[in-house]
Amino acid sequence: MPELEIIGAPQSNYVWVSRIACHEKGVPYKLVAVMPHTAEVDAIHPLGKIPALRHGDLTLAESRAICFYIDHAFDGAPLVPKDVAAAAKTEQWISIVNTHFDVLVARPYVGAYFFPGTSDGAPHRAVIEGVLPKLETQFAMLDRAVAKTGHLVGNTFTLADMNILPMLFYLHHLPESSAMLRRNAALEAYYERHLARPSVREAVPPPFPGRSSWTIEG
Ligand SMILES: N[C@@H](CCC(=O)N[C@@H](CS)C(=O)NCC(=O)O)C(=O)O
Repeated sequence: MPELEIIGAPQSNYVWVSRIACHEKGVPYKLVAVMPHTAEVDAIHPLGKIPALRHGDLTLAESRAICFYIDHAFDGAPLVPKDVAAAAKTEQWISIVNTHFDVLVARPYVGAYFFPGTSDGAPHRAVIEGVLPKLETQFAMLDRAVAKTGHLVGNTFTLADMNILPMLFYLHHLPESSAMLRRNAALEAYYERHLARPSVREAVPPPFPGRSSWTIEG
């Protein structure tokens, strides 16, 4: 069988999700650590985004499609439950997290620290302050969601959990969001518990080039 390639820089949360999926299924893969909009990526993703996947003649873009393929093309415990209601709940949480939490809240906030676009390179305070109320609301939503079972769906570790852990990792290392995480005890316990999972730990990315750590103090 040809080697499966996950294409994209390891710091991307969605590259990390795809790697967790491989680890969970026991699928060997090669990481091709390239940035968005490079030739390898542009050849596969129509918008030049990472991750992309190559497996023999098959190429794929978008983490959800990549994880679908990893889940269905290989043996191993399912990433999405077989039970249809639990599968639908898994999709629900992936959708909420990707279309609301990541795009509207986590991504601008994390970007305001690591890619601020300010003249002196300092964190973009206006963006940060603008996002914090929404982050508060969405942390509370997630705290309620995991309070009962310690998972987003039922009692098992599903793709919904894999999908959000990298985002929580970045938020855990930034000042306001780490304090907020501490105030949401169920979410913090969820984060600490699942970050220790080998599939998650094995792909913790190195800090961005030029940085020695992920942590930014307040
Ligand atoms: N919906 C896509 C999102 C991928 C995405 O936003 N990737 C980021 C890195 S985490 C990227 O390539 N950014 C570059 C850009 O947007 O131009 C997925 O799930 O794979």
